[in-house]
Amino acid sequence: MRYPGTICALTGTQYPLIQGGMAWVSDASLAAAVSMAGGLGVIAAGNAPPDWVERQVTELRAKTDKPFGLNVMLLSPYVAQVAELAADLHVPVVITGAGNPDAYVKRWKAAGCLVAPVVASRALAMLMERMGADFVIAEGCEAGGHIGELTSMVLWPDIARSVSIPVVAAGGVFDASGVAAAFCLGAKGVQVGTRFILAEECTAHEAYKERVLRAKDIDSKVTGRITGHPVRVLRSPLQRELATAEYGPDGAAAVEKLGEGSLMRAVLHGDKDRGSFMAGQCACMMDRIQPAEAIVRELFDAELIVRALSGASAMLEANE
Ligand code: TUI
Repeated sequence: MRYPGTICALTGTQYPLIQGGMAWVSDASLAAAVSMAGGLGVIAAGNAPPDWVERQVTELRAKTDKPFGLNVMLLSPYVAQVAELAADLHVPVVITGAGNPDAYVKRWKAAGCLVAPVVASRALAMLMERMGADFVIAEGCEAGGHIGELTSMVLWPDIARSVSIPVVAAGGVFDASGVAAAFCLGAKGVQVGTRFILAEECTAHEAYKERVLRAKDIDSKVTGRITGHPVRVLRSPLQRELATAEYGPDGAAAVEKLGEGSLMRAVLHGDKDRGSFMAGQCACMMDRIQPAEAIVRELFDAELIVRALSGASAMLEANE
């Protein structure tokens, strides 16, 4: 084991790295590439029906026998069936997002799955530990998609000092200095999503990748705060429409209607006008498409991690 004291001992991966479960983006192609590169590749169930999820798991298992994860999105209309499927298929790691997985944890544990809920608050992290989660993924609001309120800088150390199970840091991590920062703040692993949209093996539409590549810092916006389901996306015609509609007379219903199917339109069809281009704030610092293996190698490049940390130690030496 190359990274003692990290989640590697639990997940059985070479690197303490989880690929973010991004609905429609994280399919068998991307997940297999990340798992083969030594990270934990993750298939995202999103709002997809169970037969799609089962096909993806079968396809991944045909490509590799490395460990992988399934991200179960708790707002999905198929959540109960997908949860059951995860147990039936003995998925090595079940990751949950956008809610409280209480109803399913016992079933997954009984099936031998590791359970890792994504949390955005200390309270939910503590509840998940009591419920038997193997580790938690603390996701700051720099992340793309459905988000909580707190930034990574505050959320990671707050949760790391509040629970005894390992904490994986998510939200804003895209390079080796982010990995260094995460471990400085108490994490035992990282989850990286947005950067993998730009993996060669990622099957998302060309136009989606193009949108991420040309994203500027001010292009990252949050819509849907009014409905209680805030979602971080890149600026687009649909995002502008949502930003106006949500404060209109029937904001919640308007957001629901405009948003329906919009992620699929962006990822699968590259629909620039009616698509929702979910991505983290770090999209503005991404400039190239690479094989997943190169991304994984760069994230854990020891020289780059040490260079990030030596910025801090240089400050101390100047003070001696
Ligand atoms: O789940 C995500 N990110 C997502 S899911 C998604 S698909 C979607 N599409 C349209 C609308 C909504 C979702 C796109 N991006 N990240 C994990 C995450 N979970 N971030 C924050 C949370 C979270 C928030 C509140 C987890 C639990 C929670 O608690 C609620 C409760 O019931 O206690």
